Amino acid sequence: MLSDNRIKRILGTEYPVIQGGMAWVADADLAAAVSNGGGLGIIAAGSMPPDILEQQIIKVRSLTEKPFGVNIMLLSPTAEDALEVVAKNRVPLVTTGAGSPGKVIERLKPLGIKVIPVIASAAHAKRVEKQGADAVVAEGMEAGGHIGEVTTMLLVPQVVDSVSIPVVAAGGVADSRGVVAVFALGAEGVQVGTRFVCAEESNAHTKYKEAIIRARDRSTVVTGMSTGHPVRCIQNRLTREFEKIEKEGASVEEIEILGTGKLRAAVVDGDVEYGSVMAGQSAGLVNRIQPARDIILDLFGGISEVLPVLQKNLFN
Ligand code: TUI
Repeated sequence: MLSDNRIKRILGTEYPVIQGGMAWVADADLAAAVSNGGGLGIIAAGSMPPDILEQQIIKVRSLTEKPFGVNIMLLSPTAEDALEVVAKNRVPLVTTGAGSPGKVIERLKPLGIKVIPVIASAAHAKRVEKQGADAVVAEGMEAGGHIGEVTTMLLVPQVVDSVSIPVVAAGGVADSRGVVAVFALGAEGVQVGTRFVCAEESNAHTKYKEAIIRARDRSTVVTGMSTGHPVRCIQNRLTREFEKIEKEGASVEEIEILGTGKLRAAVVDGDVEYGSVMAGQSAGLVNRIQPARDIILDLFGGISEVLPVLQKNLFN
């Protein structure tokens, strides 16, 4: 039995794990499976129109009585609509990504809705703590999708030193060794994305899951550096084309046009050659499709096998 900590108390879960808010992947089915498995399932508002988001919230409530959350991607043109849907439906918890969540906190805190922003720097962590965030997810550049510049190994301890609210680590955590490592850095919880894409209950296309399972340590690349919105994906024909046009000095607009619709193409249509197969470097550690509950049990049940390794390597 895992001891109590601040993140478990905030989430109201059996295990201190949040599922990543992955656009097109994180729907009510995956969120319910993660929540029923003892973690905090998340519906990614991503680019969902408000009526679809509301349907997904109603659906998750029909599939689980456990707490769940919604991720609001602040770069999305639908972010303001998502905020209103979340407020109206009194979702228990919101995570935010890719921007400054001041307005989200201001709107949701008075309703008793918890807000946990995903941040990629210590300065941003301090800012959201002042704004009233309940906790932060410190996401290192090992993560998939839109990322910051600092590794999890160095971001987590510096965020822990910078704030008093509890810290959840994300980016590169896909097994119990990763959980122990980030708890050693001071984290009180983990956010896991890539491994949950390969959950049995995930509706991501089988080809997307297989691409993650095939991936090795160097299979992901970061594109879009020149746009100020770097994105980590599994290398394919699309990432090579991004690299080519960025080298040729393409404008931000041209680069963004190339990316339009490509995440949907990969997740929904299974176009893993010319779609955007967003995944973290932890794809190299993911090697099977299994129920969300089994992923959570492996993340935390496996800790008892990691501790003797620590004991042996550090103290013998
Ligand atoms: O948001 C994510 N990951 C994402 S969003 C996404 S959808 C997308 N598609 C195409 C292009 C761009 C995005 C795919 N993956 N993770 C959370 C995250 N937030 N990572 C980094 C940040 C972040 C970065 C800068 C948060 C705040 C920030 O600065 C805000 C400020 O005001 O300083």
